[in-house]
Amino acid sequence: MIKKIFDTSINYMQVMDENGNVDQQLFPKNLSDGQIIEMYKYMSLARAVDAKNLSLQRQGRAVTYAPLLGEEATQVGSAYAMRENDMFVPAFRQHAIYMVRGLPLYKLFLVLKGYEDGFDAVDKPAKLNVLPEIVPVATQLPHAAGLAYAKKYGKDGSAVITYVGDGGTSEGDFYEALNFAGVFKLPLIVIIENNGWAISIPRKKQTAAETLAQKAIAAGIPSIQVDGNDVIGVYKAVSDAVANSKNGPTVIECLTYRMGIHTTADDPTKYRPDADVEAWKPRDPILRVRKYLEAKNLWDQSKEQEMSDQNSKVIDAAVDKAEAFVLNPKSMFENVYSYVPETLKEEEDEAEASGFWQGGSTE
Ligand SMILES: Cc1ncc(C[n+]2csc(CCOP(=O)(O)OP(=O)(O)O)c2C)c(N)n1
Ligand SMILES: [Mg+2]
Repeated sequence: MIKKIFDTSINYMQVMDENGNVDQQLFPKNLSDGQIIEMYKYMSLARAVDAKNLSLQRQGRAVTYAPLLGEEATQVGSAYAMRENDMFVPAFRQHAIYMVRGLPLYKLFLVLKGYEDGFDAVDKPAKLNVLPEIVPVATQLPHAAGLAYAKKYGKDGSAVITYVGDGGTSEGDFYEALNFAGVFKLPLIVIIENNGWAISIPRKKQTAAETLAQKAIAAGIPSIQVDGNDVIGVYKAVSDAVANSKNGPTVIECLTYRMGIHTTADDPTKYRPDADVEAWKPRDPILRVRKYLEAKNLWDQSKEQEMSDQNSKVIDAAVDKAEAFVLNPKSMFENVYSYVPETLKEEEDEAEASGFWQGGSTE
């Protein structure tokens, strides 16, 4: 005898299409015009900050950088759905979320220069509830699951929202975190920022699975695939997951596209045809919101110009402030261990004796 004992499927959701038309049934009722304009502004600011940091890196004024170009809706839509006491646990590309969480822009530029001082208490709103970006792929996920366990234990009703790339979902850490979150029904939301590439490996060569969302099924976790270039769709998927987080985890695959380089150490022209990138241009996450706002007479060219001028001004001021920052090189020895081990102390003493950080240079 053979009988089907388990069956499932994955839903795909889009609320706003490429032309700015919305699905009225799915459109979140609590979202005002003002909030949509705010999300539009955050996405535009994120794109401008991204371009600026890339240019700084090319001039030797910033370190290796993973641009977010094209992924603005996935980041801003999800960040916008977080509540103040929810915890944000990034991978290494989610810079826009810090902006929505309220990290001052000059602090973000410090972080992007590799200075942990970007996260110190100065000028920082009391409770950002953010973790630093982390480069080892997928290692943030067990951390996030552990934090979600603590949240559940603390019973304050808040959740942990964490991010992983499409490539990261092939890592053991991804499955281990999901398994743990499923068993303990943790308030964990895993956002798969599927940008189509893991450096030079295209999505289709990473896994034979039809969707990445279905990877949650084995862990007993509900999941959905959403148009990651639709800021409203992402906002809705994450809001729904946040509202349900007291019952357990959710996995959300956001289908977006990496429009630029993997990092400043990468040259995608070596492995990716330009036509692939061109095909994604009409699906731009910012353009469709502009079309929506213009159709409702909420936006026009003069408002666009005003916003763009304002963005340039605040970005330039933030870069000036970040570049005027005098680094305390001793900070590299701080916050590594709860106590200072003998070997680290020796290194610190040696560094101090050799005077290698004289001059307070920030480079
Ligand atoms: C454990 C580990 N293996 C390999 C790398 C090198 N590496 C850095 S980013 C990356 C690809 C990540 O792709 P994806 O998860 O899709 O994230 P994306 O870069 O597209 O945002 C790899 C292999 C690393 N940083 N950590
Ligand atoms: Mg990727």
